[in-house]
Amino acid sequence: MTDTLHPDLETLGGAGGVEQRRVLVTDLPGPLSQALHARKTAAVAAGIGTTLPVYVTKAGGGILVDVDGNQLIDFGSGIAVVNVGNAAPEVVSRVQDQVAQFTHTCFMVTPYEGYVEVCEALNRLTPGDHDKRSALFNSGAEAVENAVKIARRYTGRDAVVVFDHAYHGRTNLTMAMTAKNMPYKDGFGPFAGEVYRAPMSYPFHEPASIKGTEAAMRAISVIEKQVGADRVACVVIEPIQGEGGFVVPAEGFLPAIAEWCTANGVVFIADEIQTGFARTGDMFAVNHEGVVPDLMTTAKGIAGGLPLAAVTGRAEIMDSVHGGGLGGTYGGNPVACAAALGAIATIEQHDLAARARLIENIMVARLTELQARFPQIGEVRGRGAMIAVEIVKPGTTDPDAAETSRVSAACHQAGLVTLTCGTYGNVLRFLPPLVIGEDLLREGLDILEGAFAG
Ligand code: PLZ
Repeated sequence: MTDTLHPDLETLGGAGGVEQRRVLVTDLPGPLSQALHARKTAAVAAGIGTTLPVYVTKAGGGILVDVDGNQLIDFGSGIAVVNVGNAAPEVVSRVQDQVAQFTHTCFMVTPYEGYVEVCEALNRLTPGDHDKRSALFNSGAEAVENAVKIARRYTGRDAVVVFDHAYHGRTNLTMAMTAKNMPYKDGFGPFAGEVYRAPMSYPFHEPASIKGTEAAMRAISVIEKQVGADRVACVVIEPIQGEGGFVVPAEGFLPAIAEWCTANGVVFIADEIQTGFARTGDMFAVNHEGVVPDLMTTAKGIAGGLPLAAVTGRAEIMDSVHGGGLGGTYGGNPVACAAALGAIATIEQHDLAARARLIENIMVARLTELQARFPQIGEVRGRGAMIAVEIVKPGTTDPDAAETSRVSAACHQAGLVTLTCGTYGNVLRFLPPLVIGEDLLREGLDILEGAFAG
């Protein structure tokens, strides 16, 4: 069969010796995880949350192994990070080679080839055949901060436009850019100024008659009336919103916003931190509608689990910053760069974007069947291996966060790692590693069905 996922992970580089099988030897969390969790509570700041307190010792392919010997199916990928799988062989070998050579010099002091190579790869992989430059950082939030700095420097303008339900990070500027108060912002203000929020296109929560271009006009009108086009440095948008609820804007929304930006000298920044690196069935989510951003922020999937982030974009915008104006001690650390080169090679060599599309086919077909049986499933949406169900009070579009938590907890009990998201906490999201075998994918969906049946 050519239209199903190949179950043999060895053809995808292997799973680091982790047997691709769900195994439950204790209730979850098991006794050893519970003991570690007691230590966590005593040692780690309470503000650092835990979705599922099973403590991991090994992971690969679609499986996480815990301290008690349980093996869980991974539908989270560490929040869309290990697209190539955990400890992917090509990442491991390049990291091992690099870490034995040197671990840090600071690229701003004495540079090294790996950083340059990652920037060359980003300039090649991101959409548009114009001249591009990249700069590397440590986290997604840091990349977003730097993209805004660059856009402000280039335009000489201050205002930053973001959208309802947006998530861009937890630093001071990116908290201001993130929409949801709890848990991200509550009590952490005052926030950075000159950040303005425009209405998003969220098809499930608006009349079907509102087209993408109309939703864009609605947003543009808010920007023009409340901010003023010539004051706007940049518009920052996730092509598919992540933490905000896997919100896929109506067709035409993104291109119309991008066109308006071009017409008004506004830098259009796509935040592809969650959607990037084959996750949505294409290298980047903007490709789906042929949108070419001026700048793009990436992180997560870029380096197979090592901390790395980037801003990539038009050379004239990127190079408008004075020498020494960008940087940071660790940005583009050599070990993280080696990991990125391994992850990118894996994605390209094994065409993981195609696998993301196969995952979409299997998931959407099955979830649509479940939707017909379980009236609390209001919508099935997403793209590639970034798929979600929005949970509602049956017969309405009213969010049901309690039911979402119940279903997610039932999945966890059965050894399936699922995540929730959404402004109203009522979206169950699925982000399996792109190398997951078809058997594990289907088993995960069986568990989900059992959880809905309650
Ligand atoms: N932009 C689109 O998805 C990170 C956040 C998890 P960092 N999303 C996961 C949490 O609760 O902290 C994210 C994102 C988008 C920016 C970021 C920020 O990336 O690497 O977490 O800083």
